[in-house]
Amino acid sequence: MDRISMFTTTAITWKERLSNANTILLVTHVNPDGDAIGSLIGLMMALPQVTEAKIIPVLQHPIPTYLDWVPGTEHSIALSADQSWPNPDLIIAVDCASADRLGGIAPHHIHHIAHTTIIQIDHHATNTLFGVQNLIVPDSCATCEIITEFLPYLGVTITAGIATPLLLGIMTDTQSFQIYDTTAKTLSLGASLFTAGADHAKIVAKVFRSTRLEALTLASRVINEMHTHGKVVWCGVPLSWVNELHATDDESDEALHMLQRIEGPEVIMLIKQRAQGVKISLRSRTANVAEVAKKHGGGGHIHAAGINFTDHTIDSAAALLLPDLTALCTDSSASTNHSA
Ligand SMILES: [Mn+2]
Repeated sequence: MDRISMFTTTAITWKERLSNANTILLVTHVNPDGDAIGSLIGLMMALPQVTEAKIIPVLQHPIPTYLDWVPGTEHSIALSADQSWPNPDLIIAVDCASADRLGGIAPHHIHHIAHTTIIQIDHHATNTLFGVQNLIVPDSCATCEIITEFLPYLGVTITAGIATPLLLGIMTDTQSFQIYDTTAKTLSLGASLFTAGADHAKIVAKVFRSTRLEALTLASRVINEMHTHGKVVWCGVPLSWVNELHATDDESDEALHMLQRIEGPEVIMLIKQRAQGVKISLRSRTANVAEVAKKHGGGGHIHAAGINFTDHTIDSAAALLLPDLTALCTDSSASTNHSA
């Protein structure tokens, strides 16, 4: 089905579901990033134009500091075990590849999800299609890009309040229109958000031109302990470093962004130690890292994917993944060495 018919057909059933709903829960993935929060807040701002339903935006708290300024996030809640389930008749999931990655909902409430109608919008190629209706566009660079294109089909006029979070999501997922899935469409949709009054200056100031010294100090320590394994470069982030340097978990992504700029390596891996297990981030300009992520229970996009392991250390996760990652590289003759 071409894009126009897909959006047209989806909009018809969405309109019906939205006008019949009394309470709508908006949800997204755990550890929400700019695209997750932008999609959720953008829809929260847009839906009152097409439904009278009560809208409840759910986000895992605390919201990362580089995103907590986004107008509208102050209305978001996390559904903890001591709160009662708000009994939504519709759940809209955004930017979330599978139901087990939904964030901000205590395990105590999770069983309700299976008994509620879910519709979703996402751009992850690994989406498990867990909704009754799934608007999945894997060649979109961001879920916010899909929403920007889709809203007019619902009859929504994009106001400045809707445009800012949507531009935020497009800019964070493309690292300011730099990532390889940025297309002419991405740029023209971005331009339409500018025209609608998106606060580009604020996004740039808060997300791209402001880093805490603690984050840079952590990044320099992480990069100093870089390992090269053939065309794979990887770094570990022990939790003790994050704590010692008073940095936050998401601030180690600063190191990932720096590593991606090195010329030569084909695959970049960052392994963050978590309270339980590790979180793996994989990046590549050329190789399909989603394949490896999927094989090990993770997911994501061709050039950017991730895996969570609850039972691995940094070293054991590296040992497990390096053979598969080096096999992805054009020159897979892996000579292991360590460089500082
Ligand atoms: Mn995304």
